[in-house]
Amino acid sequence: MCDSCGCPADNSTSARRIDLAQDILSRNNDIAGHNRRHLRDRAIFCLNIISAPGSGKTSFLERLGRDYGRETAMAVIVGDQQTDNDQRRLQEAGLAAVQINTGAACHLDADMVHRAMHKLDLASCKLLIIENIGNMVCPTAYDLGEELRIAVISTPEGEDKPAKYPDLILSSDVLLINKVDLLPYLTFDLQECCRQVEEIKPGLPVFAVSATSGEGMAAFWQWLKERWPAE
Ligand SMILES: Nc1nc2c(ncn2[C@@H]2O[C@H](COP(=O)(O)OP(=O)(O)O)[C@@H](O)[C@H]2O)c(=O)[nH]1
Ligand SMILES: [Mg+2]
Repeated sequence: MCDSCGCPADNSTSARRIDLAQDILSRNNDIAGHNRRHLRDRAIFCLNIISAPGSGKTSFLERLGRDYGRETAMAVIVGDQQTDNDQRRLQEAGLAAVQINTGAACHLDADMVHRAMHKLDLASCKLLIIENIGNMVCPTAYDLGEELRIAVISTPEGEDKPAKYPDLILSSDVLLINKVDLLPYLTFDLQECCRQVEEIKPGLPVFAVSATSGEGMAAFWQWLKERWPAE
């Protein structure tokens, strides 16, 4: 288990630790199931976005809100260790947003999301997006009740991130490669990055996007809408 937060994301071989980790995950999965049923009953589609800090999760959501918020009512639950900076940014972009501060914990769990859901007015909401804590490892173990999991890496992080963090790729339904507007200034090898993804999870959809310029956003939105159950 991860000593800082008790998350079961390491390879400890101690039987007691494994039992405890299974208990934590089993309780989490029960609450995630409850979240999923609650959202499905209300026809709300839910996404869980996971990346390193600074990959552009909040920027991407600000853009999504500005470009598509009038067409589709969206709300965001956003997790950070401290501050309500992201909540304020998202609200300024016209989105309903609730901030979770996790303190020492390095991931969101289903119970935190459940409590945050009750702080939002979801009556007219069609899309609930959870921006997870910036961390490419611990959040991957926690189902939050989402329908789709979105992994984000950004070009300044380097093309080797899929190979270094395969659990993120394996547990995700789509990968966004953000900050492609910076490609002319970096050595980031897009083809090599996609090759690594294909080796880890063949067929995983990948979108090259820029939250700054808007490149790739329309293609991603179109793909996302096709995954929505017909109303
Ligand atoms: N050039 C460029 N910068 C970006 C892009 N997306 C985000 N950023 C910048 O990256 C930094 C971190 O973005 P933020 O959205 O806070 O990342 P988060 O921690 O994943 O939520 C900010 O300075 C953003 O302006 C992008 O597509 N292109
Ligand atoms: Mg953020």
